[in-house]
Amino acid sequence: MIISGKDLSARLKAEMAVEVASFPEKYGRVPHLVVILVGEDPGSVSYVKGKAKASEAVGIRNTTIRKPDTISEEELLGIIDELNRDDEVDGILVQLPLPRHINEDRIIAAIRKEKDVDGFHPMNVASLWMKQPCTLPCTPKGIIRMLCEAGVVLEGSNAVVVGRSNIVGLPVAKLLLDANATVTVTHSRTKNLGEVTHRADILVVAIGRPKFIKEDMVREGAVVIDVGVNRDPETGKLCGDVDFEPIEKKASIITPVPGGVGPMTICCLMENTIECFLRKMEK
Ligand code: L34
Repeated sequence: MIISGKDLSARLKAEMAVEVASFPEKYGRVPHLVVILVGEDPGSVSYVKGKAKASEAVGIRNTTIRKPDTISEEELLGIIDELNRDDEVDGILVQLPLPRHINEDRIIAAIRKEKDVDGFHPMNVASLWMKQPCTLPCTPKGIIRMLCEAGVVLEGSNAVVVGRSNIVGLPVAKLLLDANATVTVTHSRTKNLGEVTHRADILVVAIGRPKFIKEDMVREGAVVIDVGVNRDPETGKLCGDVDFEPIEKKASIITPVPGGVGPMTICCLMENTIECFLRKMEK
């Protein structure tokens, strides 16, 4: 079975649109998300467009600020400072990666944690690991949502995460652990990776290498979540970190690329923006 993140996110966005439509009367305005895009990376440009399009579908106000990759760190911090103080801005997202001369950690920490719709701020990360209420990072949140919607039982399962990034690997491992899965986090230095992934009931792959996971690394009946969005070097088409065609036949459930985790990331960003807005309005 293929889980369509595209269909699921369309349904969730339609539900959010109904909720957001009631906000002007209740709160005097709709939520406002500001996305900052530095440079021209084609992937980033496409994802940021997707965020604007989803905002429109949900009824969220979206401002996308585009800056050249020559922008200085100070100037970017200045923009964030202004947005932090703007009462009509509920969410601030700086699309990653940033050019090398800009310190990403410093930028992320500069966003007010109440407006951190990515859940990347150190205080949100700390809250996640301490099981305190927090804004959850969008991709891990979307992955758990897809698993739940597909009826996958997480409790007691063997979950294997491939990749240990701050954005996906580590937080999704924590969320799986909180759902009582037994979690193994693997990475580029893991020995006998194929043997470890073969033990997975649930395999989450986020390493950013096209078709890295081959058929012999996956057990019959496994649930496979493919977080990668890569260009296939042979065909030039989008492809995941998982060699889809052979593994689709073997897995019980698999997510496609495109149309899998990516749309769910954007959908959860919409949800996080609404949550940040409501937390402010209901204070
Ligand atoms: N700050 N930086 C920040 N927040 C994020 O949440 C992200 N991420 C990741 C990269 N940098 C970020 C995203 O937005 C990855 N990501 C993302 C979002 C959406 C999609 C892929 C990655 C997506 O919609 N992918 C489509 C294909 C898009 C295309 O055609 O290029 C899909 O169907 O998978």
